[in-house]
Amino acid sequence: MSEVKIVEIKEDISERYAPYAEEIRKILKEKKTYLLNVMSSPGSGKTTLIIELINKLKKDFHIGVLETDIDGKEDAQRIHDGTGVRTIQIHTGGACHLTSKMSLEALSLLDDEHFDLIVLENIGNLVCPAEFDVGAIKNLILLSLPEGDDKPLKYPLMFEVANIIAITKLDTAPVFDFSKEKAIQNIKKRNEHVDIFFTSSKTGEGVDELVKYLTNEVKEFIK
Ligand SMILES: Nc1nc2c(ncn2[C@@H]2O[C@H](COP(=O)(O)OP(=O)(O)OP(=O)(O)O)[C@@H](O)[C@H]2O)c(=O)[nH]1
Ligand SMILES: [Mg+2]
Ligand SMILES: [Zn+2]
Repeated sequence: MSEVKIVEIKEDISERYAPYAEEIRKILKEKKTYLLNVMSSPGSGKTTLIIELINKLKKDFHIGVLETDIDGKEDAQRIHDGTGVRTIQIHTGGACHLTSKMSLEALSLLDDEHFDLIVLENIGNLVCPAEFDVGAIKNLILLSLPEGDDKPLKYPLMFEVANIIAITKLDTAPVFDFSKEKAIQNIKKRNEHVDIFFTSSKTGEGVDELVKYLTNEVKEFIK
């Protein structure tokens, strides 16, 4: 009997939007605005960490936030109320990712003011947002302890496009079988050069280290 054949037929949809990403980075460079794209699974702690980070970064930088969701304005409201910084809620019309065309349009909504740092919270999704270059200067990817240390093996692209990784919800370690060493090993299989931080937004552990790192990043970019 003949073997079952597996054929991959893929449309490279990211190609369609690739030109906008470079255009965005060119504009950001000219304007001296650092765009940080935050991506991860739903519920892994993006909004909570963004609030913690902004509250520590806002004394040094003028910050704006683009919050993207399919619907609702819960996260934008939380960020606005929790930090006081200007926050715009973007709805993607059902799309589970943001394209660079969409991020170019979203960024234009903050055009009337100069920002040192714009934080973009991408749609909670560990798969397709990774396929779309939104023109960010760096991608911050979260992996929360409850998700498991194997995720970099199963969702490779997200960890490949990461520049910075925050392993979040460190305070939940006693109730989950998450090995920090395995997580690091699995991440390094995908991406040797990424900078890894361990954080808990509940206890504040590790957040200052990430704040320090981002402070240096943004200062260097806008000088
Ligand atoms: N124990 C613990 N819980 C956390 C931590 N960070 C976030 N959470 C909780 O995790 C849940 C989801 O957090 P969010 O910050 O809303 O997660 P998110 O990634 O923004 O979620 P989406 O925007 O829906 O993708 C909330 O109940 C938070 O209180 C943490 O460090 N420790
Ligand atoms: Mg959120
Ligand atoms: Zn999608």
